[in-house]
Amino acid sequence: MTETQFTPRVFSGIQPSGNLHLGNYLGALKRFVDMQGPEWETVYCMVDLHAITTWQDPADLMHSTRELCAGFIAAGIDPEQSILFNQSQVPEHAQLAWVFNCVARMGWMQRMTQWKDKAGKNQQNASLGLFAYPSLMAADILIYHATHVPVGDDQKQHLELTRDIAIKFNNDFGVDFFPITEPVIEGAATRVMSLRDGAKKMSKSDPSDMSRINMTDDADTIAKKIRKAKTDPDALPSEADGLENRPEARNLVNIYAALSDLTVDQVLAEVGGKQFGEFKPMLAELAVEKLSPISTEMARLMGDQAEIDKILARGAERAREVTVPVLQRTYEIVGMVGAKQV
Ligand code: AQP
Repeated sequence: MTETQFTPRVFSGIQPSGNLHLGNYLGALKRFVDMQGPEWETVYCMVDLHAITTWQDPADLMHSTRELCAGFIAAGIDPEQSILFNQSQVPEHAQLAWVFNCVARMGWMQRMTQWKDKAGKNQQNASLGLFAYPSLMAADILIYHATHVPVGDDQKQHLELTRDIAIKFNNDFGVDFFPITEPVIEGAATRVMSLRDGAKKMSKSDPSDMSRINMTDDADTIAKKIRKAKTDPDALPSEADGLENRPEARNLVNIYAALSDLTVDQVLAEVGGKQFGEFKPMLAELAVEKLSPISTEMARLMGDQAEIDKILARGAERAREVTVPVLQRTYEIVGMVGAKQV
C-alpha cells in the first residue's frame, strides 16, 4: 500500500453551549487564528450537534451558535480565508460518525475520561450521544482528512481515539484513506484553570461565574474576577521551578504569558518577586486590553444576525465541497450500494 499524501489541513471546533471563556480563547480560538495562513487550509466549526449531548434550550442554542460565530470572527478568523460554519448544516459529519460508531469499540469509549467526568455517577441517565461524542468528534476531523487539530489539553484523549479509529478503519478495509491526525497542543495556556480552584479546569458549565472570564465580560467584571482570583500568600518566583505546587499562581502566570505571547520564563523574569497585590492589576490590565476589543466586536457583529447566518450558510456550502466526496468514497469502501449518488 502506498503512503497517501494528505493536503495540510487544520480542523477544530468549539461547542456553542454558552459562556465562551478565556480557556476556550487561549487553548483553542487564539490558536485557530495563529494557524490561519498559507501553510494550511483551515476549517473551523461551531459543533452544535455536540452541544445537544447535554440539554440545551433551543432558543439559547441558536443564540450561542451565532454568538460563537461572532466570537470566532471578532478573535480574528477570516470567513473568506477559513471555512467557518455550524456542524448541523454539514450532514456528512453525522453520517460518517455512524460508520465510526461501527468501527470504534465499546471498551475504547468506556475509557474516555471526559465521558466519566461528564456522566458522573449517573451514567445510566446520561444520553447515548454523550457516550458516542468522541466518535462524532473523530468524524468531524476525518471527514476533512484533517492532518492537524489545535485543541486544549483536555481533548488529548479524544484525539488519540480519532487516530485509533482511523487506523482501525484503514486496517479493516485494507486502505490508506484516513490520515493519522496530529494533535497541536501548544502554548502557555493549554489548560487554563478555574480562578476559584487551581485544580479544576476553567469550564463553561462551572456553576460559579467567578471561576471563569467570559468573552462577553466587560472591563470591570474582568478586573473584579482577577482581583478576587484565589492565590497563595507568597511572592511570585523568578523561575518556573518556583511555581511547583502552586497551582493558582501557575495558572495566573500562564494566563499572563499566553495573553502577552511570552514564555513563562520571560514573564517571571519581569514579575518575579512581586506580590499578587501588584501582579493582579497588571494581569487585569493586560486581560482587558486583549479581550475588550474582542467583546466589543462580538457585540457589534451580533447586531446583524442575518449576516452571521449568511456567513455560516456559505461556510457550510464550502465545507460540503470537501465532505460530500469523502463520505461517498467511505461508503464505497464500506460496500454501500449506490454510494456514487451520495
Ligand atoms: N480551561 C481550558 N483551557 C484550555 N483550553 C480549553 N478548552 C476548553 N476549556 C479549556 C478548549 O476549548 C475548545 C472547545 O471546547 P469545547 O467546546 O469542547 O468545550 P469544553 O471542553 O466542553 O469546554 P468547557 O468549557 O470545559 O465546557 P464544559 O463545561 O461543558 O465541559 C477545546 O479545544 C478545548 O480543549
